[in-house]
Amino acid sequence: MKAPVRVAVTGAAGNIGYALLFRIASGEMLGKDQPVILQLLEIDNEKAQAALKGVVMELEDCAFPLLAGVVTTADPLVAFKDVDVALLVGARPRGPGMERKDLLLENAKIFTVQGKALNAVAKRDVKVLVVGNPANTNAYIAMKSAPDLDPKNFTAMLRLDHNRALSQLSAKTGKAVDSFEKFTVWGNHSPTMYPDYRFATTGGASVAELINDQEWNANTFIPTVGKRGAAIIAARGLSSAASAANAAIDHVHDWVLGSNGKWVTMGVPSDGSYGIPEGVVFGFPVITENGKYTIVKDLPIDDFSKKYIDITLGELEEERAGVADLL
Ligand code: NAX
Repeated sequence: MKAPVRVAVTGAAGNIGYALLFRIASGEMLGKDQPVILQLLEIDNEKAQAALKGVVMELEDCAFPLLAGVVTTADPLVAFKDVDVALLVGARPRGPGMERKDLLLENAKIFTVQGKALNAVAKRDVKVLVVGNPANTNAYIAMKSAPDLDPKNFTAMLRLDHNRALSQLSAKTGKAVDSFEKFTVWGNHSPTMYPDYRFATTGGASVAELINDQEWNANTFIPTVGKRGAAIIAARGLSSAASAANAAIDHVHDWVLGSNGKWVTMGVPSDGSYGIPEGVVFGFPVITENGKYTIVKDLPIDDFSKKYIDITLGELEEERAGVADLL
């Protein structure tokens, strides 16, 4: 039996947490032979801590053979102690009348504290995935607050956008959703993201040639993927939870266990590729192997794509400027 891996989940009593914890404990994220210890963080509030206790009771009632322990806490220093993987899901939601700038600042406080705590007590090779919005900028703040950890340990979730786009491409072409290769989403996890199928293939054939409809790309595909989160809120009255949890599982699974040569999308600190300033946490095509990701390099960026990439980068630069004083 392998030694247990410690996985921290913040916002563990929330909607995504409820869709996520059971799948981690059943081995879907790290493998069916990998025991896990869950270290669950919630806010220091009676209702949230009580809800968290209820979730833990349900975890116990599943009798998962791979669940080697559960810790619950309101203290990030306890939650992140010796963790191998940290899923930062909890964040401050936008309240009524709250400006975007206020939302950014409220979350900046949370992710500064959590970044510092990771810096102090997490394993040195901890893999951090930020799900809580604004995910890219929150990941950037956590990374900047953890100077002793490799910036490469910090990532943001664009996998939900990636998966949403694959499903749209499958519906358009009639090809199986897992037949697509070399697809990516560039930029921010926000409606400005740029889903890009110019390089994508299905069964070896070019997806762009198969679709051959730039009007559909610009006026249907890109906006449908970009506004999918809002469409789900409008339909369900709640934001995506099961699909977000699924994407988090996919992201960490591939980061730890490898993508077998396939491109996946991760929000990662830029190394300067594609003219994206170093450090900006940006959605890139990556290939993962042996617990590391590598940005796919030297793809041609045409004028159409540059326009979209500039817009999503501009938004991220604005967010970064909005929190600069805190870092
Ligand atoms: P919920 O409001 O259901 O749950 C969030 C939980 O986090 C709550 O239980 C809250 O008490 C807790 N929390 C808040 N601040 C915390 C802190 N400082 N430490 C620990 N816990 C804290 O939201 P849920 O639907 O689970 O969504 C969580 C986050 O994911 C939101 O920010 C949401 O916007 C974001 N999303 C990100 C997505 C992505 O693709 N990156 C997609 C789905 C989702 O919209």
